[in-house]
Amino acid sequence: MEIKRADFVTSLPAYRDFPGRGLPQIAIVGKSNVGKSSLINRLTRRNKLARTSATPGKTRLINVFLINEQFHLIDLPGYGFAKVDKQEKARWGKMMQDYFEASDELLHVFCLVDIRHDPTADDIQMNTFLRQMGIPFTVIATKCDKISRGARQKQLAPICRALLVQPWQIICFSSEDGTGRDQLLEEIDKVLTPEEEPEDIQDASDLSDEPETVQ
Ligand SMILES: Nc1nc2c(ncn2[C@@H]2O[C@H](COP(=O)(O)OP(=O)(O)OP(=O)(O)O)[C@@H](O)[C@H]2O)c(=O)[nH]1
Ligand SMILES: [Mg+2]
Repeated sequence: MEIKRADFVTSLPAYRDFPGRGLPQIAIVGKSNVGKSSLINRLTRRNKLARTSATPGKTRLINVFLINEQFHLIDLPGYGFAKVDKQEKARWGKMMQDYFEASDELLHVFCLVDIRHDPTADDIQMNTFLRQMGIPFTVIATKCDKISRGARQKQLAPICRALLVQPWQIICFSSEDGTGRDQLLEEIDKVLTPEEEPEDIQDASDLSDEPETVQ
């Protein structure tokens, strides 16, 4: 897919209805500072679309972006930010839970982890949560410009072990040099294109729909 248009829609302190809601959604989750907002900017080629910061905990709101007037990208607030107190953590937890429970339009989640570090307990908890909820996800290893090409495969091993995925299922990404952008766009295409039903299943359902003939 090609991104022709990207618009900021709204920032929500708690998930609720917003103008234009109803289109498919893809959400982005990950530790604070992992590069969620930077990924949105690189993906859309709009440097200032999502606010980024070297200070972790920049995005404390649910930010909604409209892409190609076709789907919503949801930038969720990062977790694991050391400096927040218990109250703030509880608020974050409720915000996320409310989002995942209410977002009927959610098709897929991009789970971001820093390629240089082992996933944290929070990353594993998020992964378990998505599996339990039956929400499909793709793991994105961010900031891959920070390590050599040769070191990347090796770095993926602990991520695979912790998040129970295979190395080829992970997209290595860099907001700095654009590595993985095309692969991510392809993934979005796949997510947005519903798989065709295999023919034999189609036939069976056709049959069962047929009204009984009266002799
Ligand atoms: N070298 C490099 N730096 C990156 C990359 N992605 C993000 N950064 C830097 O990492 C910092 C955090 O990036 P953000 O995109 O703001 O991270 P975030 O996940 O949105 O953070 P929160 O909003 O706090 O949850 C910024 O200083 C970015 O410039 C990357 O791919 N490569
Ligand atoms: Mg952010």
